Amino acid sequence: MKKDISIIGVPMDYGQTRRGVDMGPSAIRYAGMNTRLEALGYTVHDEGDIKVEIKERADVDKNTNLKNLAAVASGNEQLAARVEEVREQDRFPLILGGDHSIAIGTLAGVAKGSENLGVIWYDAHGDLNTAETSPSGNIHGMPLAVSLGIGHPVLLNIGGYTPKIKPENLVIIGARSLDDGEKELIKEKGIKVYTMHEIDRLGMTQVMKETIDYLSGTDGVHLSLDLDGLDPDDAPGVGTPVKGGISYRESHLAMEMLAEADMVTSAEFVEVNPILDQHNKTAEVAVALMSSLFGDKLL
Ligand code: HAR
Ligand code: MN
Ligand code: MN
Ligand code: MN
Repeated sequence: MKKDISIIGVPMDYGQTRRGVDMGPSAIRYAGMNTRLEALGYTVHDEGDIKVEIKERADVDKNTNLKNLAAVASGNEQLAARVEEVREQDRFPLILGGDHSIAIGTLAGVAKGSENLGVIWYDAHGDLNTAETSPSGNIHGMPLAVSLGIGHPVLLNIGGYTPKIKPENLVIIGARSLDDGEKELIKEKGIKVYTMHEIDRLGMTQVMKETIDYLSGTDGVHLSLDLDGLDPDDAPGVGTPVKGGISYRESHLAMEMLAEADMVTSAEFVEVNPILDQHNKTAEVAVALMSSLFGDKLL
């Protein structure tokens, strides 16, 4: 792992309709992120937050079937440019959300110039919708499809190129709420998915062994961790909780195994909504998981 970490906060809440997720970056910082990472020997450069434009909140647009396309796109364009700078400085980009639509900008920045970036998508959802398959028009349900090159041209062109990643370099972990169109896309593209069924059946140790093995030929791995991948009992402060999720302990194990494999080259922690949370518990979980990801060995 690189010894210099650059933090970028993205107070984005236009990818969905529950207010408060824009305060996620503050909540995560407040939970003691910098101190935890510095205690592990890292130099932490907090670059502050992207300026997300305040725009009028629109309902689904009749022509595009998307909500707030302009606001999501402009925040992500800025993010892509900032992440690219961090990468050029040879630092580890650590992005704080914000709703999951920000993965479009993060991936645009981290995947630039990389033919085979690996991605771990830790999430209850697939985020593989398009405007056509989306039940909501919420762009936070679409960033993975967009990154694979499927979606509205304005979103595809963020960062100036498309696609950002290849389906064979992607692993989804924790899925338990997939829309019909997402299931079709998974089959069509042959995407590797560990649903909660496989996690229960194989155990997290095996799931992570296979994931690490599957991604071993990639040029670095981006971890996109949606806190709703965890069970809502452990991470209640999210906008779209889904019961029957990954436990706190399984998640720690997953992060520890990634640390051991030393393959993660960028990460984002998204969907923390402090307004829906209990005493900042979900932000604290995010920080605890970061600590494991960055090599805290407990002993
Ligand atoms: N699949 C649903 C949709 O597209 C719900 C997406 C939910 N949200 C997230 N993303 N938090 O992981 O609207
Ligand atoms: Mn998500
Ligand atoms: Mn999700
Ligand atoms: Mn969510």
